[in-house]
Amino acid sequence: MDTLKEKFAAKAMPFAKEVKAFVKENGEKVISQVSVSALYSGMKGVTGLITETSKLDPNDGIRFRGYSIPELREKLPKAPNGTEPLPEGIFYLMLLGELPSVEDVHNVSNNWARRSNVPKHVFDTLDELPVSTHPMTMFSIGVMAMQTESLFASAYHKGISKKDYWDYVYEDSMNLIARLPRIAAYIYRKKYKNNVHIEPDPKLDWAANFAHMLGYEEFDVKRLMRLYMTIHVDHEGGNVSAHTTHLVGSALSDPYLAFSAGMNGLAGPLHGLANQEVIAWILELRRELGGGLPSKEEIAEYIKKTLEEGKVVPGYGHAVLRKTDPRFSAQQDFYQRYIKSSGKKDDICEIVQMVYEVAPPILESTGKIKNPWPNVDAHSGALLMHFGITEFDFYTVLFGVSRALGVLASLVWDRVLALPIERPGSTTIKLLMEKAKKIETKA
Ligand code: CMX
Repeated sequence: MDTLKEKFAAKAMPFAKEVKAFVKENGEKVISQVSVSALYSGMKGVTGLITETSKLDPNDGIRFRGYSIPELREKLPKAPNGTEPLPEGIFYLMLLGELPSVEDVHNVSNNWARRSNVPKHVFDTLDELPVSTHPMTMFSIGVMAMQTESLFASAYHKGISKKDYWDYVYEDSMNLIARLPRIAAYIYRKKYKNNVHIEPDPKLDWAANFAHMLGYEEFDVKRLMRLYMTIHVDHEGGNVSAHTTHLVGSALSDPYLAFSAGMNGLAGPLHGLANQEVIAWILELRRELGGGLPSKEEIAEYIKKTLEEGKVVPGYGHAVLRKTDPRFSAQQDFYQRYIKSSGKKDDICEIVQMVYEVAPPILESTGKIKNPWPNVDAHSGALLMHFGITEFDFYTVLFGVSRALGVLASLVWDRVLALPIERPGSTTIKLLMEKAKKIETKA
C-alpha cells in the first residue's frame, strides 16, 4: 500500500464508523428546509449534500478543510525557489484533512509520476476527432477512452465487497489525476501546435510538468500553473462539476465515468466555460472600442450594452458567493506581485481591473443580480494571455485538470462513508400548487 493510502485508511476508517453512529443517533433531526422558491431556483440555499473536502461561505469565501486561499498560499509546501503552493499539497489536505509536510508533498508528486503513463489508445481516440472539436469535448472523450483502465469497474465485475469499494476508487482516482495533464497537453499540442508533442519530465512537480508538456518552460508560467491548479480544485459539493461527479459516482459508475460527466458540466458557459467567455468578451470589447486601453466610461457603456442585449457579463455573479471571489483576489495579487511590479503592465489584466471597478454598481442597479462581484473566471484568462497562452477555448480544460483533485478526493470519501445512490424526490407544478394551497389554508 502506498504511504498516502495507508495514512488515509488509518484516518478514514475510524471516522466512517463515527459518522455511522452519528447518523444513527441524529437521523431524525431537520437541518434544512425547502421552500417553493428554492425548489424553483436550483435548490440554492438547501443543504442536501455531504462534501468533506471544502466549504463555501457566501461572505468569507472558500475554505479547504478550514483554510482560506491566502492561508494556503502561505502554509502549503512550495517547489524549490517557488512561491506558490504545489497542488499536490492541497490534494493531500483535502483527502486527509491535515496540512502536508514537504516530504508528504514530494511523495504525492512521485506517486503521481509513477502512475502517469497514458495508454496509446487514448491518444489514438483523440486523433480520430476532427481538430475543430472543442477542447472540453476532447478532454471528456479522452477520459472516457481511458475508462478501459478502471480497476473499480473490473473488480466490481469480478465481485468485491462493499467495504473495499473505496480502495479501487482511490486507485482509479490517483491514476486519473496523474494522467490528466498528459491528456490535456496532448489536446493542446494537437489542436494548436501542429500535433507536435512534448514528452513528460518526471523530475518536475505535477503542475510544472503540465506547463512543460504544454510547451511553456518559463519559471513564471510554472508558478502560475501551480497557483491555478491549486485555486480551482474545489468549491464545496453543490457546484455543477462537483455535484455531477458525486451523483454519477453514487450509481457506482467508476471514477472515469463520473469525472467525465462532471467535465461535461464544467463545459457549460455558466460554469467553467465562463473563463473562455471572459476573454472573448474582453477581446470583443477592445475590438469594438478600437483597440488599446479603453476608458472606464467606455467599459461601463459596453457592460450596459451587454445587459441590454440580454446577455450575461461573464466572470461576474455567483450562485453562493456574495463578495469578491478570493480566487479572483489571488490572481489579482499574482498580477501585481509578479507582473506589474516588475514594470510589465498588461493591457488585458488592466481591463480586468477596470471592469472590476466599473461593473459591480451597474450589475447591482439591475436590482436582480444577487452577487455583483467577480468570480474566479473573471481573471484567469488574462494571466494566461499574458504568458502567451492565447488559445482561450482551451482554458476550461485547465480548470478541469485542477477540478479533478477536489471531486476525486471527494469521490474516495463518498465510498468510505458508504454514501448511497442519490435519488432526491421531484414533484410536478400541479402537485406543487395543490400542496402550496393547503399550506396557505393551514396558516
Ligand atoms: N450578468 C448578467 N446577468 C446576470 C449575471 C451576470 N453576470 N449574474 C446573474 N445574472 C442574472 C441571472 O441571469 C438572473 O436573471 P433572470 O432572473 O432574468 O433569469 C438574475 O440575474 C438572478 O441571478 P442570480 O440569482 O444572481 O444568479 P444565479 O445563481 O442564478 O446564477 C451565475 C449564478 C454564476 C450562473 C450567474 O451569476 C451568471 O450567469 N454569471 C455569468 C457567468 C459566469 O461568470 N459563470 C461562472 C461562475 C463561476 C464558475 O462556476 O466557474
